[in-house]
Amino acid sequence: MPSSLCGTWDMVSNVNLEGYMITLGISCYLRKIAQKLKQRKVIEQQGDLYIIKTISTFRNYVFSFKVGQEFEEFTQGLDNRHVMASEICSLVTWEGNKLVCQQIGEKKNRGWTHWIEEDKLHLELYCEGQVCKQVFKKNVNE
Ligand code: 1AG
Repeated sequence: MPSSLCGTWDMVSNVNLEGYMITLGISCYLRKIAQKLKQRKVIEQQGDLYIIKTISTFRNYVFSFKVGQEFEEFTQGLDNRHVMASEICSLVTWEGNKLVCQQIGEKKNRGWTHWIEEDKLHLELYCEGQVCKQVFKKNVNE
């Protein structure tokens, strides 16, 4: 069983969010706001249901899924696109210790990967060749 992603995690680094947002067509105005945010991830697990909350002072983005089960995602408040987790099914999966999501939709080669390394929560957000790399440290007070 991979180490748990659950908990409250505060951002410590955020590399190339700009490139990722440009590929998603986010306006210059929103990119400037988004760059300044210290994001927090709150990851909860209820049985086999995962709930991932990205929290900030500007907007929150919350969605949930079951690993190995097809779901449709609407990236409301981000780039407002509809994406599928898979073409057929089962593409939010564990690959070794990495929780991997492929977001099939208008944008090619889009998805994200979460994993734990040295007590930190890592996230790579990728889209059309751009990779945004974020690292979060556990907030033990929450
Ligand atoms: C995600 O996390 C993305 C979470 O799916 C947000 C990360 C970066 C922001 C991405 C695009 C920016 C779009 C518009 C800018 C406007 C508002 C920014 C608000 C940012 C905080 C919500 C993957 C995984 C599961 O953790 O969620």
